Amino acid sequence: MDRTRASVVFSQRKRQKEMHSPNLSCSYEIKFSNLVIFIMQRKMGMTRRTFLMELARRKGFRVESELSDSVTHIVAENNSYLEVLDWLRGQTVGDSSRFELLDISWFTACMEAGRPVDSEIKYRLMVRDSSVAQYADSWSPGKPKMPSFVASEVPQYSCQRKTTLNNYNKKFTDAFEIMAENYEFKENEIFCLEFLRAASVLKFLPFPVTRMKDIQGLPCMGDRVRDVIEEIIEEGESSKAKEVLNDERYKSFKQFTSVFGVGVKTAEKWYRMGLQTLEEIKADKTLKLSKMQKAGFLYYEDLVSCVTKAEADAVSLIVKSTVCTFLPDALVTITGGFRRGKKTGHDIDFLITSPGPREDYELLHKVVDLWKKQGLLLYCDIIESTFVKEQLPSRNVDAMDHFQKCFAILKLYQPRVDNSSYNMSKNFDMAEVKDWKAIRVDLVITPFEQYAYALLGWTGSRQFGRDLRRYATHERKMILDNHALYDRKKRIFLKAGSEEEIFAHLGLDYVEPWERNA
Ligand code: DCT
Ligand code: MG
Repeated sequence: MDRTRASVVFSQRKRQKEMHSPNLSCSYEIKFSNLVIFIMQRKMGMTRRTFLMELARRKGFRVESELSDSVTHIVAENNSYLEVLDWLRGQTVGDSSRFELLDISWFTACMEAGRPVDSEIKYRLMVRDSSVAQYADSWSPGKPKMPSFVASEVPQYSCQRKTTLNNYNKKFTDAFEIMAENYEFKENEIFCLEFLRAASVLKFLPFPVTRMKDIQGLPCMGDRVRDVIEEIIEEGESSKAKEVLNDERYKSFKQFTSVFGVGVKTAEKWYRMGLQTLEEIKADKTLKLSKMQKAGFLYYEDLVSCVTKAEADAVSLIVKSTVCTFLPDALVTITGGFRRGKKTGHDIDFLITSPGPREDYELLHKVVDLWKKQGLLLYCDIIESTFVKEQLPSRNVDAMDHFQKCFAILKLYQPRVDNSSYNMSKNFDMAEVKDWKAIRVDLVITPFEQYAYALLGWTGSRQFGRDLRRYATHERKMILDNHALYDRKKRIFLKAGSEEEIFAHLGLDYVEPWERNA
């Protein structure tokens, strides 16, 4: 055995010994306590991972073997950004957007420098722009690997993209949504959609935008949008969005439309009458409020506070058990934001169908009657179906569908917090404690053969649904709505028993519900 080979064998043995020595990792001094590294084992293997973890600990880095809330930097080798996100989704960690996702080349640079190096863009796992694409084309061993897509290839319709709730660009998208809402209040649909589409593109980006170059080549980045982005990059906030938030008209419209039953039209009417606050509306006895608006004011506080996932699950049990009392084989599905994985919502949306040959138009009436008897129904408005057989889908992407539906407010009793000392208080009066919360619930009844289309439409997001319908019209010469898909060239309705089949009819890759948060 020559000397070189002998030393290789020796160092391998030494390494194996180190790896199997359980106490080693505890004995190093932590020099850099402001970052906590986690190294992904996927595609790396346990042996290499253990070696790298020991190496970093020896150099004074804090390295965790489990992914926990204390981790700040995740290092991956041979995994694209999307693969890392996919893996993260299966882990029980909260908001994964707080992690820095880094290529192994960052880790190697830290080990070489003997200290943490900046997690600059070349080390970050993210979408690459065209200049990075060229870099990757000339990739050679030793250079950091780049994940595999290009900014200019980001598709223009949100239904062609997978958008999770992991939003790296909240400070931009929040400003866009304020701008869009203000244009909606001004009934300027074009500008409103411009900001909503831009928000949707930035929600899809797997990295935070830090310079104008990051948005180069992306779709939906018009001048108005770019101005807002540029100012946020430079100043940390958008003066235009701030101006909107301070605008008297916007503030009044925002308050008015926060009431259940009040849309932009009513808000406009009240504002023109010189009314500006909800207090003024409530005090004005000459105003004629609809039944829906009266309920909106009555339960205002409960309705403006978000519905939680736990509340949605509790209401789901009530809806399922009541519906199944009358129709045992009914299929009751929670849709809307909760189906997309959101943790809160402004209401809870349900789709109800059954495999039977025809619909039971009485079902919804029976359900609400029972809730009325049980004292659970605070408000309800049943809209009867207006669907006409064989009617062509609506071309208006924001049109209401024709299903029989019910907009309701349910009384959800809440578990009492047992506070013994409070209960023992002499002045404690049970009657004064409100032990329920008013919750907005939408129930939609669909014929079984339209269920997949209804599910796709009611799952949203609104932007995702809009783009699906625009895509069908402009790219496929088809018309899509919540009832059906019509092929204009073949002049036939395309049947679908699942959402997957609808995506296939449209020639789109399937997008899971939690990836529709466009
Ligand atoms: N929808 C629809 N037709 C309607 C109303 C809604 O197709 N007449 C779709 C669009 C999104 C989805 O149904 C659910 O609507 P919302 O409850 O308004 O949206 P959400 O995504 O559930 O948002 P939130 O969490 O605020 O309830
Ligand atoms: Mg909803």
